[in-house]
Amino acid sequence: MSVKRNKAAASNGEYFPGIAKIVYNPAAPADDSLVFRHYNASEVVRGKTMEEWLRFSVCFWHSFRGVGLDPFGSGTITRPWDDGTETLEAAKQRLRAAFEFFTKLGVKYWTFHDRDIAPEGNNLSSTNANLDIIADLAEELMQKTGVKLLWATSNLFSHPRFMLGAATSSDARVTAYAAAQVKKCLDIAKRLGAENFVFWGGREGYNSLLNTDVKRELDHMAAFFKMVVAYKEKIGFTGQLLIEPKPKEPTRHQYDYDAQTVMAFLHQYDLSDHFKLNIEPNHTTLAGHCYEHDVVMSFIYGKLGSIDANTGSPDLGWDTDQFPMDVKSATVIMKTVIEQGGLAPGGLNFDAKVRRDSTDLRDLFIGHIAAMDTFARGLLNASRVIEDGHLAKAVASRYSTWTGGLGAKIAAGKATLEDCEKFTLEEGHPTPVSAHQEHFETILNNYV
Ligand code: XUL
Ligand code: CO
Repeated sequence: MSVKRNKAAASNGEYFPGIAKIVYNPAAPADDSLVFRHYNASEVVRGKTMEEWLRFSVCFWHSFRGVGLDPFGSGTITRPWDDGTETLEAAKQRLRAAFEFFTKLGVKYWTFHDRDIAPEGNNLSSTNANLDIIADLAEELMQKTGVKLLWATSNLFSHPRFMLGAATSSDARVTAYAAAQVKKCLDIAKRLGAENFVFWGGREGYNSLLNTDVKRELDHMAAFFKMVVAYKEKIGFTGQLLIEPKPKEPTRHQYDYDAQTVMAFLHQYDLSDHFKLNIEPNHTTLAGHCYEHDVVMSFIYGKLGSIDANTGSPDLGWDTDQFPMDVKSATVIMKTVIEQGGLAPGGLNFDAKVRRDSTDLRDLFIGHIAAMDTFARGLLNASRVIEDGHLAKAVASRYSTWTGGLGAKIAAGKATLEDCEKFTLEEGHPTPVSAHQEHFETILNNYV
């Protein structure tokens, strides 16, 4: 059974009539979930406001196109502004509703895929014309509200034409179509002042190695990205290009498996100077890592560009895109963000959706508010962890043998195997030293 659609309408010019601008009120009762208790946009933490550190963004696809579909059932969610049609009029209503939402929530950024915001036409020209019409309205709403575009991206995975992939399709004509689509999306991104442009290779991977020429596909992916870099430079688009790793889903194996895999790919094909990474912790955990792993890995090589702030359910094996609610996880992420000096021009994009049984309009607000409060707490906690320095001191002391003598010589690349043999013969067997994991966990717990 499909979802019964309401006639699209705004009540008295408002799409969220019962909800006022969300305010900061730390004294609000615990069961008031339409208020910020921790996120205070103008509060200064370590020389920057919370708003500057956190750079929150709402994604258009989940929040304004999501209807609660899952592989076992159709949509459950209806929105008063959405008649569910693929018309320009419906697209405009969704966009107007979205900007009211951004404004009432108090976020300064949004993100979209080209195909979320405007319907496909009968051919590429009419699709592009639709996109231009919607970009006109987006530009107008952005100017009116001051909400900016954190990033845009091309959807190169939903349409059946991309069933074999886009940049890595076995059919060159599909790759050409994808490239033409990206060309247009880069034009729109430039026009709307996007601060970044994301590539998530949803179908860039394989389902069977038997029918796949992996080397050829990876070479094609690199060639595709080189065309992107050339066009970006030609039109003078100054946004940061980002690749978003994910190990699987929808493909069995996605080439952009995780942060280290993507960085190795970029290095192999001489693309490192042009791309950073957009890390999604739910993808990181799907790759079998801990929540913060890819954020840390990309940070240490100067490649942490932006974060899709969401979470999965550790007891499920798929991408649930839940709102991040875990303060300890947010603390470890924000510790790295502070160590990097911030995420700009990236931000914290809520690539998250309300559950399919969270069907009320207010649930959409509550999900975002709670996630913003979670990250505000993460920021405050991480700031105290860094300020006090206990953790950093304890880590440094684990590496004390590397700061002088033979350790320093090895680290500097100046030692030989013979030096190490001589040292070991003289010093004998090294006494084991504890890693004190429980001590470190206790220190972190003291801040959460
Ligand atoms: C899919 C995903 C995408 C990207 C943008 O898992 O995360 O929404 O963020 O294409
Ligand atoms: Co994402």
